[in-house]
Amino acid sequence: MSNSDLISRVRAREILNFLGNPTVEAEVSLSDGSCGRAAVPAGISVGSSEVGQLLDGDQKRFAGKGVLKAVRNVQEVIGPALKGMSASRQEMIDNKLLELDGTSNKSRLGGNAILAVSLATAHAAAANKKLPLYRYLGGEGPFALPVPAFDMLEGGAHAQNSVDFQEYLVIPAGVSSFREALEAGVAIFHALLNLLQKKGGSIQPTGPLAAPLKSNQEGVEAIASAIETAGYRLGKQCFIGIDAATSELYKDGKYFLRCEKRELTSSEMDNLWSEWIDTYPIISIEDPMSEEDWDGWQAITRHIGERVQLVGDDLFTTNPEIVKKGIALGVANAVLIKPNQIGTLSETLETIRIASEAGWAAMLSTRSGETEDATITDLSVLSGCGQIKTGPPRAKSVVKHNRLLRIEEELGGEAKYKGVQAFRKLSPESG
Ligand code: 2PG
Ligand code: MG
Repeated sequence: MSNSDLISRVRAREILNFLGNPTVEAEVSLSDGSCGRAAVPAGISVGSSEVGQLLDGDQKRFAGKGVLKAVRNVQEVIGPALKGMSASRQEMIDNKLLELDGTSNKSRLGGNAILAVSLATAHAAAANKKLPLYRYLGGEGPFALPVPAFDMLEGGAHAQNSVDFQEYLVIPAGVSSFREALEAGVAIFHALLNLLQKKGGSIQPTGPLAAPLKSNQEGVEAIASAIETAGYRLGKQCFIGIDAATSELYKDGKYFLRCEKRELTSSEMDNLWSEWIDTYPIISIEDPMSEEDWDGWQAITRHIGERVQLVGDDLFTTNPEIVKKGIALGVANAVLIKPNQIGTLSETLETIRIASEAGWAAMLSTRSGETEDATITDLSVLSGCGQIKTGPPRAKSVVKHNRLLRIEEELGGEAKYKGVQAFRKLSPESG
């Protein structure tokens, strides 16, 4: 056993995310001089079971969104406690972080303080072993390049004066490499920009477009037409995904579709999805039902779960225990993975493992308020994943895309593009 991987110093600082809000960045240094760094993203639409992000609440700084308390927790509480521990013992480090915090939702030290250190430790350990993060975590593999799901058109809590569903995604599962998928994403975004600008649409600060359309279905039509205008075969090379984020639309047992001025019961919502998958090549629907509507979730999984991927985001919040409950109750058939919903790397990996053992897909995802940290890209090439959701291939999202291009080049023939096999319902192997 070498002593070269002992934690010698843990630092943190307040940096800005791409929305101009403060967030925590941590650096973990080891006895051999290796160093790892990680930063924490932030969501706009947040599931109610997500771990707490500790914000200062001091209205004189960043309208209360400063993170100096979380930074202090890293420097004064976490750092001294981790000093001398082996960075390669990720689970032991993460357990120590849970113990230091002592709450069930990481609210004392802050999920932001805890995740920054958890991820920075893994980066430091990978540097110590002179391995890229995906190889440090995934050993000999197998690895696969993920299918990108590009969020092109936004509504709901993400955009005012637009459609009700939060994200309309383009999924190039039928092209033959990640690089080609990225090229498709660029061409389709330009086609969509052109189309939606004529309808009063514009680019959002988060990257995707928003447009004051008359119905939610017009959004799917726009995506379908942009795919074809860009020269891609709809339903063969490029498919459609939706993140409906319906927890944001759910009140008093009903789903409110503001742009169509109508409200739906749970079973009417279910019927809407079944009509949509009959009409369009939609292969993934995220949060088709509210996190409060487990009965609705169970019904829709029974109804259309054999034909389409149903992803739980607000429903599961990357929490291994809630995913286990979903599997036991036959609710959903895939999970969205956002490390900052749960707060440590070990718990994130456990959720991916549980999902994949149940035959579920795990889709890594960026958040609305991203940083240049690209840890999720390395997680997306581990076995059991195969999908990554980002914004369109421009602005902040290219940080993740460029990292995946480098991984694609590094792995060469060792890793294939997961393509249609990432989607059970499309995979020829699934029968
Ligand atoms: C989502 C995400 C990411 P947010 O709901 O899937 O697109 O949004 O980061 O606002 O939670
Ligand atoms: Mg979501």
